[in-house]
Parts: sequence; structure tokens; C-alpha cells
Amino acid sequence: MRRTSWFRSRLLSLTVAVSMLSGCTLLDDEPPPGPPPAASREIRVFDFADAEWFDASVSRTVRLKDGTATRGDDDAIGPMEGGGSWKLEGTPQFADADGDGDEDAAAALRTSGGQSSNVFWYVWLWQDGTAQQLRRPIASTIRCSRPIEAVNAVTGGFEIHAFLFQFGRDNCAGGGAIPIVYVAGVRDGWPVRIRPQYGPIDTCDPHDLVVTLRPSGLVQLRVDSDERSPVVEPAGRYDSVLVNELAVSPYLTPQMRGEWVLALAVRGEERICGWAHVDQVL
Ligand SMILES: [Ca+2]
Repeated sequence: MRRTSWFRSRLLSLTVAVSMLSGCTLLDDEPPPGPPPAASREIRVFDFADAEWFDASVSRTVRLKDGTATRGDDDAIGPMEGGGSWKLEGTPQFADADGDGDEDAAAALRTSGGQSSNVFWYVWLWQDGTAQQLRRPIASTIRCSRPIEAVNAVTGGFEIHAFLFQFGRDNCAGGGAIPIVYVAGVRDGWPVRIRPQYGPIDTCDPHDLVVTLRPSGLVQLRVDSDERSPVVEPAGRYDSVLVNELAVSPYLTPQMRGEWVLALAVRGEERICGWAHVDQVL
């Protein structure tokens, strides 16, 4: 309190001095200093248990009622063979993830059935008076990976505590062993990692990205495997770019490898994670 009074008195005396010098009355023209307005909390009353969700784990839309949904085997293919069931998982968390002043939510959907046992966390943005789900998850766990430890609201987004599943190192019984912590936010409508380093939601695992490429031209890193997604940084030249073995496997056709690759770009001591178009790195 004492510091506040001191600060106010300093501000007042400074303002008076400036007014006297300039001959105008700043006190009348300037709004009083104070904290920014609190984020709107309207999303807290949104009913996630009775809403339409997009399940990215099986690429389906599902309508929850009282927090659950079931579907028979009518159109089941692949992982949902035998039908599936869905359930609102955990407790939604609230934070302003895109910085527009309105609180957004992170909420999770569990998918069960066939070979599926998935939990995906999604951001729901508060827009136009309602909550709108982003289709790309900010955290996900599937049958063989360990459960997500926690998703907590923090300043500017959601902090995820999870375990990294490493193909070839971890097995289905044990799940992932390496703990990872990151904060997810939203930029231009895309889920992104905002801490500890800005980039994709995906983890650039140095144990997985072991193939060194030396692209001669500019490489544009993006936060997702999509030309419309935000850039991680301006297109640049890198000492090298690390990708996984599948990205260069001679046993896969270009179609199977896809047009995008998760890459760890090396520039001196820096390591920048992002999605690169294969034409720029191969
Ligand atoms: Ca917001």
C-alpha cells in the first residue's frame, strides 16, 4: 500500500509539473492508470457435456448428451469397428488462449471402441457469444501412450504435462517415459506452443529426428503441416535440418511420406522446431 501511495504521489506531482510546463491539463484528458479489464468469463457456463464435438482421433463429429455418446457399427471402419463411445473427460480449464480478452476453454474427449482408447484435449474459443472448438488437439494420448498427467490454465494458455511416446524405444505396455511440459495457446485460429519455445504443438524429439539434411535454399517453418498455418519465424537458411527416418525412407512412396515433415532446424546453437514442406528440405 505504501508503495502504491508513493507511486501515486510521484505520478501526481509529475503530471502537475508537466501540466504547468505545457499549459494543458493532462489529468482531465487521460484515463486514470489501472490494470487492463478482466477477461470475460462467459465461456464458463457453456455446456461442454451437451455439445457437438469433432473427434480428431477418428475424424468424426459426435454429439454429446449428458457428457456421453454411443454409436453402433452402422458406418464403422478401421479403429471404430464394432461401434464407439465418447465421454467428456476431466474438468474444462479456462484461460484466454488467443489474447482477445475473452476466456477460452480446454476440454477433453475420451474415445473408446474397437482399437481406440484415446483422450484428446481441444481448445474451445469464445467467439460470437458461443464456444467454438478448434479441430486440432493441444494434447493427445492413444491406447499405447501413458495418460496425460495434467492440463492446467495458466496465463495466456494451457500448460500440459504429458509423456512423450517414442516409437522404437517405448512399447505399448509401458507407454512413454520422457516427461514433457509445454504451454499451448492459439494464434490466428491455430493451436500453437507458446512456451518454452514458440512453435508447433508437436514435440521435436531429438531421439526421433536423427537424419541430417542440408537444404540449399530457404526453409519456411510453420506451426502445422498446412500452408495456411502461422510461421514459426521468417523463412531462413539453416546449417542443417533434422528429420526422422520415415521422411527419407526409400520404402515409402512420396505419397505415403506426405508433403510436410516435422523438422528441427539447426542454426548455430539454436534449435527451431517446425513443419517444413518436403520440397524445401529434401
Ligand atoms: Ca480468448
